[in-house]
Amino acid sequence: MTHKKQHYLLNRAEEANVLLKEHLDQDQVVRVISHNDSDGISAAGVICNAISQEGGKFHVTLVPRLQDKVLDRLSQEKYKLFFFCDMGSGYVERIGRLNGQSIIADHHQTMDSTGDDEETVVHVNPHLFGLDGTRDVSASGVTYLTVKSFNKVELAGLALVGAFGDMQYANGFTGVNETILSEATEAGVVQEHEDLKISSKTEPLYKALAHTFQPAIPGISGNLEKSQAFLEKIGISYGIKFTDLANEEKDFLTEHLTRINPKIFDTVYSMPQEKPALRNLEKYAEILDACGKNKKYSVGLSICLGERDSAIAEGVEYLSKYQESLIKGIRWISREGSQEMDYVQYLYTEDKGNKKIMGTLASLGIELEILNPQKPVITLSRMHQDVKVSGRTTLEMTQKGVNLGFALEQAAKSFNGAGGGHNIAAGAMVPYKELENFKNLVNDIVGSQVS
Ligand SMILES: [Mn+2]
Repeated sequence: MTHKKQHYLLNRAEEANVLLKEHLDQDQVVRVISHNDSDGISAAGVICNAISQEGGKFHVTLVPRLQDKVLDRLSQEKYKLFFFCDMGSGYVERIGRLNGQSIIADHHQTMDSTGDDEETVVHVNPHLFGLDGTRDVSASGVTYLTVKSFNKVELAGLALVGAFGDMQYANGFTGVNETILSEATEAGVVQEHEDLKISSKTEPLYKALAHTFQPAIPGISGNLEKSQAFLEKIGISYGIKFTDLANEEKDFLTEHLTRINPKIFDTVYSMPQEKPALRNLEKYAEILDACGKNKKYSVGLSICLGERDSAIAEGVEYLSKYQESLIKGIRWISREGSQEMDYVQYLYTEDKGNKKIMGTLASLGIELEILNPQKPVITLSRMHQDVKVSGRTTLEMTQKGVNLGFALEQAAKSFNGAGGGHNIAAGAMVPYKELENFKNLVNDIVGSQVS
């Protein structure tokens, strides 16, 4: 059944490929618009690499959202083919009115129409065929399907980088991602092996462990002193590099870390042909994510497009800066704790550095057992007149009835704000002057969800 659905999706992607090929044959410049996050940058990388390998030309722009003003600008442009990645499904009709023809390679559920009535649009989205675009395929994967007929299996690795970026990997890949992975491994483009998932093997161990956040190691991640103390306690010199350890020491360390978090020893996916810094798919996604968070989208794109050495060095630098800011943030929540109410807990900041990472800090605070996992964490970042809100909780709490998307939407609406999202992670924006009322209302709503 699922296989059949994937087949329908692939047929639609094939239609897109035919349209793309027509324009490439006529030497038309393809206008690519993609999202500026890790998945969007990977998707842009997939399509732009494919186009240039086919001898074609592209003009690419990365945007945070497909707002009206972006579409207004595009409607002035004279390109014959527009290619939207990681966005567009919510604007099928407007895209249908652009001057040229369009391909939409998206995986979001928001849709204004299926696009079946639009003569100038080929709409490729798993949801149109009853497939799950939240877990089973990201935009880079959907985009990859549209160029598959060009025999582009070497781009399958990048297609999975986007899936990592969108957090679609959970103890394995499923659905379309799984199909892409097996093609990639069969072709030798991607290799799987079991390994210790620490952030670096060539940095002093105490740093490598403190900088490991995926997965998080409670009592060690984000804390250089505790990382050092842990290594001293098990009798491994903290300044040594992992690669310089004797084999017994490697096993010994692995054993101790696995006791804290079994996920630390797990499957690792790599591209043997890639530059060392990008070989590990998950790390590649983290580098692109760090470029995105630093608003250096073009650096991320350059990395994907193979304009390598300087861009990679820059991307790696952004990643280590990001890790530093997480360490600072973790130090802050360890010191200050959260403000607990009966059913939720709050973290409030006006600090510029913290504001950028509040959602991640909320998740890490729970994972690292610094914050109480029994109460959803709601972060509040002051932005002039408004407060930006992010909420995170655990799977267990959602099973008890917590739905943060609903709680934040309802509470924000009550005070002239807006919000929404998923049961486990959500966001909102509310006026600062209503903050205390908003906090009380969220607490009440979550209280009613769990009782
Ligand atoms: Mn995406």
